[in-house]
Amino acid sequence: MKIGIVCYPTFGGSGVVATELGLEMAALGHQVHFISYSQPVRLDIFANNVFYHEVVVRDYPLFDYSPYELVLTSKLVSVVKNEKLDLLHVHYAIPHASAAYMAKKILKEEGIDLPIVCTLHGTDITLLGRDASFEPVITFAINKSDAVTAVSESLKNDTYNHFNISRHIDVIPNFINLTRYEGLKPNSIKSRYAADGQPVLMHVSNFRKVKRVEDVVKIFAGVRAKMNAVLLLVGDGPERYNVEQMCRQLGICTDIYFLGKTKDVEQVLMNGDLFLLPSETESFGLAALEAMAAGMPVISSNSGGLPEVNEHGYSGFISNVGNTDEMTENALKLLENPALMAQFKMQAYRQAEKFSLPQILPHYIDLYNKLLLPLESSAIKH
Ligand code: GMT
Repeated sequence: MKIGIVCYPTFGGSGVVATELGLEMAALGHQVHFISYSQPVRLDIFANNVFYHEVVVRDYPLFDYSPYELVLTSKLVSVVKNEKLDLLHVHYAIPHASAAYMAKKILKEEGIDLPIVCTLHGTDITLLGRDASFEPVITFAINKSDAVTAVSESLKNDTYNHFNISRHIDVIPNFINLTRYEGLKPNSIKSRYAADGQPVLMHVSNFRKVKRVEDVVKIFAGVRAKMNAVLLLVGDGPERYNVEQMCRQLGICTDIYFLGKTKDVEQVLMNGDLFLLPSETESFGLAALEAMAAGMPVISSNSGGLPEVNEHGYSGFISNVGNTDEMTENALKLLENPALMAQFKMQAYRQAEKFSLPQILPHYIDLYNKLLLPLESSAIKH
């Protein structure tokens, strides 16, 4: 197969999932073309069968706003034609699925039939979807894609509830490449920030409001009142300043470390004991899955797709959004009981195995094959 993958290049989970999916398909011998406005952070452009096409948007003095979607559409048309792609897999409904639809129509005029798979990752549905100005485009882009997948049952239900969707949506959960964690052990990161035996709590996010990083600090403050522990905050984003202020006000700055963004998240995670993800909502919560793959139990909210990922009482505990008292109690339950903590660490890894690449990848391959089969016998396939 020759597959085009359109994704956001940033540290967010959607870019990670899109990149890992493409790299695995390439490793299986398929030709994979990544199309994005900047090189995705996890992308190894020197891997066999991997190609990268950058969407370059120039500023024109005439326009107040750069026409990104049009430039993307033109790029898609050009890459599909020149590289003879069989299908496009776009991650996020807007603007990727809407640009892909327009590219599909342009290509159709030239006798080229291009199936489009759209994967919904969450923010397009749960946040942007509630903005009425985007709603008609999102609804259209979803209804017109040839196949649509959502990363959790919860996101699928949200999509049907918020939009007028007249088509089937497949749930294909996010996955984790466990080989990236093989052989990794705690390293100097742990000894740099924590004394011997001192528990390390961790949170990884893009510090958007939806992540409720202030709740992370509240939970840690509750734990810190009972025991000597440190909190490592990984990532960066708009809420960082507020969070720093809060640490100062609570007088616990010396035990909280802001590590910033890292490309080596697996190695950093190996140094943690307990992961905190009290988000307002998560369509899936890839950060929680990555933490479990590193053998960390997760204290999370029960919002969106999180209960599908973090099994209450097995891989960690879930609570209502904002119930930081209960989250603190659950954290202490594990931190104060080494035997229970050891059991939960093992169970967290077992839970991650349920989402391992070999479990999930075949679902995408089946979907691609289903879309390509009818075209194989058709004259319009190029
Ligand atoms: O959560 C973010 O801010 C980033 C966003 C993204 O675009 O990557 O994450 C969304 O997609 C991830 C991958 O499918 C999911 O694991 C996250 O739960 C989802 N974020 C939200 O729903 C808020």
